[in-house]
Amino acid sequence: MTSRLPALNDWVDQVAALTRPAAIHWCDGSDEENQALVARMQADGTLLPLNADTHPNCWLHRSHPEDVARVEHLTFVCTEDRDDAGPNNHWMSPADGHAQMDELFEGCMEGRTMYVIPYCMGPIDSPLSRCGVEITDSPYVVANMRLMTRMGALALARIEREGSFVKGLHSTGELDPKRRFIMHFPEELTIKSYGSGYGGNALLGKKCHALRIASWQAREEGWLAEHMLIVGIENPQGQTHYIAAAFPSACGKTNLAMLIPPDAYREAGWKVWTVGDDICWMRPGPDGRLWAINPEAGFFGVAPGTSEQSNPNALASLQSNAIFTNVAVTDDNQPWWEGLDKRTPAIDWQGRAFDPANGPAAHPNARFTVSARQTPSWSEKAEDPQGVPISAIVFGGRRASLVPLVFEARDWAHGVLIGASMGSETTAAATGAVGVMRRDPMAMKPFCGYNFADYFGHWLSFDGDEAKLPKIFHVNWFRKGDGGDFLWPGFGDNMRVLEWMIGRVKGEAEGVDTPIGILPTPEALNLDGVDLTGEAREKLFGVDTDGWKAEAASIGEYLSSYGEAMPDALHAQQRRLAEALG
Ligand code: OXD
Ligand code: MN
Repeated sequence: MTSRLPALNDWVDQVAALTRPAAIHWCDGSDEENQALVARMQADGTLLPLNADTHPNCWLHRSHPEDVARVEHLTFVCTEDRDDAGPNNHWMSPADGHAQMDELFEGCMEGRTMYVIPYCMGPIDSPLSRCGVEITDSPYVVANMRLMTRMGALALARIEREGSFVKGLHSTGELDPKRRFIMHFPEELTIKSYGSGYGGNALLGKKCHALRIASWQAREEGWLAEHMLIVGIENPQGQTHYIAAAFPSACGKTNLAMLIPPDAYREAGWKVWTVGDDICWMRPGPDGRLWAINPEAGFFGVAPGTSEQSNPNALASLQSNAIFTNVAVTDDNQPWWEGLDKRTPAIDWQGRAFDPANGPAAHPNARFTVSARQTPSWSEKAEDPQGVPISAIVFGGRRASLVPLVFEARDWAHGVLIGASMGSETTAAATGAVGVMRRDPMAMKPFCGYNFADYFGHWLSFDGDEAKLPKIFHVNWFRKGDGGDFLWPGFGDNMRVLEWMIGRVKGEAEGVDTPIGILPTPEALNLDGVDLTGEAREKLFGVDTDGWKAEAASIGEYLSSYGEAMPDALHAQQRRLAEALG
């Protein structure tokens, strides 16, 4: 097979000449193709079958033990002008980047099959969607891309119609961390990734295309590509508000996207609909509101911590047709991870008999890949070509101290400052130290494909006369007390905070003006059935003025570190914050 698009055929020919595969397979996305691939991976041990009675058509993949997370220090944005990539990215010139990558790709597919994967990010007939083609030598990548994107014949037809696509070239190479790079060439809509099979490095439709390249495209075309879940909250009157929320990796986005409201809410008729759990593309509609799609078709979620209590919807979706990566297994061969339940696993993520002395049974960044449609809370609106209108944008980080449960921005520009100054403690989703506080603006630190200063400017530019923009909020589910315990129950109880936000959007809920923004009084939130200590009330609903003065100064320094490029409007917002704190 080839395509009717000469530009695509030429590129595939060039890649084949460089990588010298034994065979080329164009993926059509069919069930037969998938079954043949799975059989091949089962035969060579890439996929291990899990208990077919409890988990039909579920598979376990064990990655190389040194290839378990994104590698930010090996991820580059290659632009002609270094300033376009900004201090927030590792930079290389496109010429050097290509030279370095092409040397690695030279002959790397000898003896292997090269797969050509046409895919569409977003509903296949949506004007907001964008297409790409990933070339890879990994059948595991093909199987995951089939769950995560609209992949195959329909995507190819759209690519042929449109004539343009993002080019992604991937090889697992030798899985040698010293020969591993993920490079982006936004000016050429091109990605080259070598030496890793891990999702965020290898499923190029996800972080590489839908965030790094798409954020660049979005700036040129007047939209936003964000690291946000999209959730619909239906009230007892049947009215649904859609909320987009940005959190750093492994901070509970999937849980919030699939939240089950507390009993009293459910009995009253509240429902939660999942549109997306990781990425959101938003564009102003003719009515001035922001309309959003989830460009993905599946979930690549963090397994540890997922349980009947924290996320029953995710668990229900994982009973069949799922790929598990780096989880442990029980003695009857069911997938298992820390936080799932009280059983003791038999085999750890590296295939060894489980021994607590070796550390956790599942890798802390163990993942599941599953089609979004399998989730009980899946929203049919996820397939709507127009997307869904966004009423509120939420920014949130993992902050043990200082930051209250929720506050609202006074206006859009203030909201952009709140997003730009977001901080969070690092997690296992990327290699490196865990638990270190760093600024992670809009949860896009690892994913913004261009200079953050320009990105903030792009955000500010949406505030036009005709715009009917969402309200912006900041939340912190992770505030700890002096004894080190979490002060807020989180999970389903986060519904209480979402209800307040929707009340604010409708002009119904009470808020108190403070120097950092508008906070609910504890009375403005429905806390029926939540037992908060005095310390919790004070810390979750209070503003520590001295602590915030130091925070405001640190935000000022952070903004200044971008030099001249930082928009004055953000400096002005920071000054306003500092002055309000006195
Ligand atoms: C992810 C991540 O996989 O953010 O979604 O790392
Ligand atoms: Mn993510």
